[in-house]
Amino acid sequence: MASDFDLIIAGGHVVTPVGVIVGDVAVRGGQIAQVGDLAGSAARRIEAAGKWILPGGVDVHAHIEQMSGMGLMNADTFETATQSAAVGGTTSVVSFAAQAPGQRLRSAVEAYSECAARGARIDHAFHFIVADPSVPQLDEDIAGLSAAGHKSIKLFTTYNIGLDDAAILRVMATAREAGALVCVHAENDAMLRFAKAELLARGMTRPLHHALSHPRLAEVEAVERICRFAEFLDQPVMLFHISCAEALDAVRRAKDRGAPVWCETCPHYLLSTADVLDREGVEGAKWMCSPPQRATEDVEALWQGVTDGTIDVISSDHAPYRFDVSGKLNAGENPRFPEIANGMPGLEVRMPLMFDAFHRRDLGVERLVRVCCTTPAQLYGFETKGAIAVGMDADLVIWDDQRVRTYGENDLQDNVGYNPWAGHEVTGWPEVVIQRGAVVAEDGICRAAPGDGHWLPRETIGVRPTGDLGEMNWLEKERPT
Ligand code: DUC
Ligand code: ZN
Ligand code: ZN
Repeated sequence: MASDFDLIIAGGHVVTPVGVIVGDVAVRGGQIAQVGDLAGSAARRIEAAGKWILPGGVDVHAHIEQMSGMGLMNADTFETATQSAAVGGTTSVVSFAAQAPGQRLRSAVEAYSECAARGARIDHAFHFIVADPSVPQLDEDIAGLSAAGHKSIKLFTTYNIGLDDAAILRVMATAREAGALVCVHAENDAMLRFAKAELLARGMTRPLHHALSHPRLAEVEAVERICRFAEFLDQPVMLFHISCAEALDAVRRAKDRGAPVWCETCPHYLLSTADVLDREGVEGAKWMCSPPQRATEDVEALWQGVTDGTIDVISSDHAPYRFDVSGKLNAGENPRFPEIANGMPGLEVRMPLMFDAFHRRDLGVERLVRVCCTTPAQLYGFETKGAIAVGMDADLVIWDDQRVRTYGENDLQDNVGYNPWAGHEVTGWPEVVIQRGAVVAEDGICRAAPGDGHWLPRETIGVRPTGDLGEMNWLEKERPT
């Protein structure tokens, strides 16, 4: 006789959008069919008494199979990155489709889509990076990609792929027409260049000096400017990887003004300071990322932002480079900081680090789910992801909140070869990870095959301009009364 359900996860603490319930989750056809105290048979039953059932993690900022600004390929393929994500409790990931100089955006997205379709073990989507706004088909491709379901765009204010203000405004206006969210890496380019030149002139070339080469005011200035651009054009903007107190304040003030802005931070800004860059020799290179880790006061300010809701999303900013000639040591054994690729692995550790940290800080598992699963899914338009409710995809993670683990030197399943969190102890572990009803990881072993992940097209993003849709209202606002 056929069973009522494909799977029942029985008797766990289920974190739903309306609170935690002790009960069952039933899955049929890859979707959540019922939540509560269930009768009925199932082809498979997992007993979860005493365990926590959370939605699969939604990580909306990861660099996978992407060429860095320095011309270095990431250490991870879609196969390795998504294996790592799955065992760490993440079932949806958004990475980047990076435009090469002169390349049509459409062809960049096609190329990355092919790689992901072959390799991704979990569900995925792309932010397309506009790095060369001079291509003739810029507006056409933004509109076309957005209509086809690619509804988020990434811009930089700095590096060799940074756009000037005029180009940023133009892309934001086009994105508004297209209904796409614009995500920005916001640091002031001139201040970064100036700081770097001053440091190099003084012979300050160690990984620790990388932190000084990204002055906090460079982040503050660019974040404030981008918030004003969002306000000016009434275009939704996501400020990526906020790292310091004043930049967070700039977002808070913009939100208070009603500007359509949202922001993200990452575990490495919430759990570490620039001290990690000051290790023996060039060891600090393993922790080098941009913006850099800041000070203890910033860590506390960011946690306050998580607590008061200023921070909407916690993403990994997974940017994998090996500690060898293929990555961090590409310029030799003793590189100067500008020669070291920026980024840390994070896909696999984001959820366990945050599960542990939210518990230690008594912030509650519901808030954890909000910033690591539900809000990222909603903002970016993944309507069937990020929450345990009837009709949603059955992306579910069974957590053992008693299991204690101390990370080791090289125990991650990405292709990076080191774990920046070695020695860090976490309590709480994702024991069983389920995607669309199928087990994709169990006790640290990935069960999903390359290609099992689905591309996630988006109909609409979860945020709207606050003014009239389809009509920039800055002219109205400027009109004298
Ligand atoms: N910073 C980014 O913005 N992206 C990738 C890596 C990094 O450190
Ligand atoms: Zn960035
Ligand atoms: Zn990034």
